Amino acid sequence: MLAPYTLFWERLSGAIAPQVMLEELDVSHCLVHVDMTAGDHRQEAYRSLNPVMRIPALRLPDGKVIGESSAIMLVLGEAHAGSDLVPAPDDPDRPEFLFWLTSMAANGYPIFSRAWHPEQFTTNAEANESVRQRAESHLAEFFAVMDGAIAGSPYFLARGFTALDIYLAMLSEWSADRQALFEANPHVGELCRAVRERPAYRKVLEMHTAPLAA
Ligand SMILES: N[C@@H](CCC(=O)N[C@@H](CS)C(=O)NCC(=O)O)C(=O)O
Repeated sequence: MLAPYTLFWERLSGAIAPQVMLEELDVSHCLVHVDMTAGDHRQEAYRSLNPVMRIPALRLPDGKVIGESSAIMLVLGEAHAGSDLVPAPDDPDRPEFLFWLTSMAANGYPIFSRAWHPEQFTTNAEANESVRQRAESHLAEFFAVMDGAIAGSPYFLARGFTALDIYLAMLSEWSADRQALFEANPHVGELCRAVRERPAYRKVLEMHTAPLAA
């Protein structure tokens, strides 16, 4: 029987958080690798599924495909509400949860895009390094805000583990110097180390960091 969900992924991409979510929820799913180095995310086959041509995307049990990592986290959490990874609409933690999840996706994620791919943000090749350096200072600001916002210990919300923790841990994987990041932001460090101890996260990270087959 076909698995109900299919996740379109690439190594060390924003597919990490949705994939961890699927593992945490223990729901059956297939993985389809989209080779971004070969530009497959811009080819018609993928574009017809996700018109914004970005990874990740998730095919839902009804056959519809959605993109955007934060939307995927919300949809999965709500479809499997018993897990408590996403506070329900009537939960008092819901507004705060939405604020921080959206902020991580809309503010944090794109700063990493600028840090890792500065050439996509300027038409002047000589400006690449300065775009990258500005992104690094924005990252420092972003993680300082996250450090101050963490209300629980070790997790983001006082209630315990949620999708926010998965998302923030994913962002930290893209840091050029995780140790320095954690020294500067001890609450972020405590949270990310705790998430890395979770079997679901470990499993996914191992897959994303495994050497490419020759
Ligand atoms: N807002 C999107 C951003 C996704 C994104 O930018 N993904 C990167 C891979 S990590 C991508 O697909 N980039 C396309 C490109 O560089 O052409 C999300 O949260 O899913």
